[in-house]
Order: sequence, then structure tokens, then C-alpha cells
Amino acid sequence: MKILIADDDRMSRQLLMKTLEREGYEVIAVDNGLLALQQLSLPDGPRLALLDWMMPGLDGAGVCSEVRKQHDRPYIHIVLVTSKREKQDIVAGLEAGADDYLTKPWDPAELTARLRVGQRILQLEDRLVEARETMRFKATHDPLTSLLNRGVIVDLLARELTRTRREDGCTVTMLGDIDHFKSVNDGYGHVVGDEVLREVARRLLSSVRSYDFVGRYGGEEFLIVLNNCSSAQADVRAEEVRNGIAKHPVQTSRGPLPITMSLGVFASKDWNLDQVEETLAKVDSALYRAKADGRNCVRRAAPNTSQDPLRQLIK
Ligand code: GH3
Ligand code: MG
Ligand code: MG
Repeated sequence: MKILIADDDRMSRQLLMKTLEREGYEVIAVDNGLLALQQLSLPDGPRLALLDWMMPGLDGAGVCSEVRKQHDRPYIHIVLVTSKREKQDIVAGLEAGADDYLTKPWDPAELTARLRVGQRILQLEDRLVEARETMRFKATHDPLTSLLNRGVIVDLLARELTRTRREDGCTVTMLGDIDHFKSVNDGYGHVVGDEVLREVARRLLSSVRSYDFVGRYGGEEFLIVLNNCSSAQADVRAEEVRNGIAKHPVQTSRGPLPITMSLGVFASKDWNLDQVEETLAKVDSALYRAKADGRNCVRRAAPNTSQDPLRQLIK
């Protein structure tokens, strides 16, 4: 584990270095507060620091208060090493953001024991952050495919539509539905159906750019949002997505299965629309036309195409 030592006294620094290296730490040593702050601000900088209180430039307490202003990086456990023994000094050091302090001359056993406490606290923080990230992922992603879930993809679509309207841009929305998916489940079982859904999700992600959004909209329906995609490009991009599914059979535990997808496409610029509900209704109608026209094809919600009234009746 990396540890930072900041001390302007060369002897003290070397003594600390020797002790800590013997304990297996990867030691970074500096002789002033500004360099210490620089090290502690690096993205993969040390998360344990032993700071001398009195240093030229920025003192140990000053480094603590600067470090505590950085909220977007992992926590740093800071131990102040000081010859100050007065209660008010200790209080001031802790108030400035130190987690612990040691008075000089320090005892090696106490020093290493206190650093182990620091490590335990950091591990605890790491576990909490990891748990929070897992919860966040679960709340925003579909468990089967790991794509964005319906709530999140619809929210993102709403946000994109508003943004592109403001910037006079264009958002392209696609709704894809696997063709005759029920027959996969009926013929091979739900486990194989799930395998197909996962592979389809993977292919959808690989046919769009990293800044586009792909979400699971329903059982075998997927919503794709392309940012800053021109209306002219919409059909080409949808065709790429369709072809990405149809091109090769999906390998499953029951052998390769040919899978196709029908897609409805909607370009916000064509309609001057920024309402998510209307967008979803239009893209859904276009998808319905793709199904009616024989499946494994792309249909565009073009303003001059009258909506299919049958859709509402059949649904
Ligand atoms: P179409 O070409 O008209 O879209 O026909 P389809 O068979 O794909 O459509 P339908 O809506 O009749 O059937 C969709 C099926 O998807 C029914 C449902 O059981 C299945 N499904 C939905 N979610 C899941 C899932 O998470 N796993 C599996 N294995 N099947 C699912
Ligand atoms: Mg289907
Ligand atoms: Mg469906």
C-alpha cells in the first residue's frame, strides 16, 4: 500500500521511511506541504499520509484542510506527526481534517498500529463505496441483460429530446422487438430464451457508439437512443442494428438459432417533437409497421405516413 510521508527534516523523513518500508509500505517522501498536497491530489495517489505539522509553505494542518475540500476522490487517512502536545493544538489538527495524530518522538510499534487502524477504515470505506455502486447499478440496470432498465432509458430519452430541441439538433430513437421470440421460448425453453436476450443485448451495444444509450424497454423490446444523429443517418444506423442481429445465428446451449429483429425509427427533427410520450407512440407505430411488413426490417416514423389505426385495435 502507498503511503505519503511529508517532513522537512531529513533525519525524521529517513527514519519514517525505513520503519514503513520494513512494514511493506510503498513510501513516497516529500519535504514540504505543497508537494504533499500535489501527491495527495493525484488520481491514484496514496490514501495514507503521515504529515509533519510544521513545514515550510503549507503546514500539515493546511494540507489536511485542502485535502478535505476534494470531494470527488477516495478518502485519505491522514495522521499528523507533531511535537505539539497541547490539547488545543490536537483539537486544531483534528478540526483541520486529520484523522489521527502522533507526538514526537514516536514509537515504531504505535506508529504501525495506528496505520493499521487507518487501513481498516479505508477498507471499510472501499466496501461501502462498492456496495453503493452495486446498489446504484441494480437500480438502473436490467438484471438479465445488464442494459439500462426501462425507467432509466425513458428518462434519458426525455432528457436528450429536450437538449436537442434546445440546441436545434436531432435525437434518433429506435424501438427494436425480436421476431417470433415466443417460439424460441416455446421450442427451446426459457433458459435458451434468456440466452438469446443476453446475446441480442450484447450485439445492440456493439452496434452503437459508446455515447449512445441502449435499454431494455420490455420483455424482448429494446429502446436505443442515438445522440446527435442526423435524420439522414437514422435509417442507415437502424439498418446496422438490424443487420447486427440477423447477420449471424445466436449461439445457444441448444445450438445456433437464427434470430431477427424488427425496428421502428423516429428522428425528432422530422417532427419537431420533444415529448417523450409522443416519441414513444410514434416509434411504436413504426415498429408495428415493420412487423406488419414481414418483420426483420426497419420502418421510419415519417411525418407524411399516416399512423396505422389497426395498431390500437390489435394491441
Ligand atoms: P413478434 O414477432 O410479433 O414480436 O412475436 P413474438 O413472439 O416475439 O412476441 P410475443 O409478444 O408474442 O412474445 C414475446 C415473448 O417474450 C413472450 C414472453 O414470454 C417472452 N419474454 C418476455 N420476457 C422474457 C424474459 O425475460 N425471458 C424469456 N425467456 N422470455 C421472455
Ligand atoms: Mg417480439
Ligand atoms: Mg414484443
